Amino acid sequence: MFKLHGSVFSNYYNKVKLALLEKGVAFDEIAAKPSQDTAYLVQCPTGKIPYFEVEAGRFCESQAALEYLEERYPDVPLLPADLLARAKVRELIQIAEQDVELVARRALAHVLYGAPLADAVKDEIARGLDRGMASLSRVVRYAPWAAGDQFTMADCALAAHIPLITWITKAVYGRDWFEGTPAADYLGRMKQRPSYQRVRADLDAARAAQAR
Ligand SMILES: N[C@@H](CCC(=O)N[C@@H](CS)C(=O)NCC(=O)O)C(=O)O
Repeated sequence: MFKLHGSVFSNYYNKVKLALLEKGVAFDEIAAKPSQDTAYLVQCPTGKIPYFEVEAGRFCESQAALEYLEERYPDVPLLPADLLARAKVRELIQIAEQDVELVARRALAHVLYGAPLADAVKDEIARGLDRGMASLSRVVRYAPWAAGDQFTMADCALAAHIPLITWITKAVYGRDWFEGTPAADYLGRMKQRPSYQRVRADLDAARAAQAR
């Protein structure tokens, strides 16, 4: 059984959970927190979440998990058959994560815990987001899915990352960097899918439990 370690609050965890649900792969969810303690680093070399446990061993990095699932469970493909189209899906994911999500993430500690965010850094993040979003706009299709007519692993990534990026940018800058893009309609389509409904319901339940 595939074991997903981490937290429903993590967008990278939800990216993998979406792929598992879309593929219909049975999995266990096991709560874990990021940690640089030696005991945790033995489980997950980066000390982050999520990490994964399969019969043969453990590994981390959400994209490695999506590639593992694609090879291990090919019956419901999350990559197109065409080789270039497969490369384009991976390109889209990498741009979304490296050039947008990771840039917005620089302000996450500020949003979550009020960590200091100097004006110069805030401006630098805004410039990075403008550039990353421009790059993303050149590859994302939203027609109807992120990479075009086929639902792919890029949708598992984008649907997990967009809400976080929206939340961070609204909190820090008072505006959503996805405003004016087709992302809202796209998330509306994602909301029709049982996989996304489950991920959002689990997140809402965890938020409610936390508020109690
Ligand atoms: N590249 C990693 C990113 C994972 C990641 O950034 N996880 C966050 C939670 S969403 C984390 O554990 N942060 C704690 C830290 O950076 O120490 C992946 O794709 O799995």
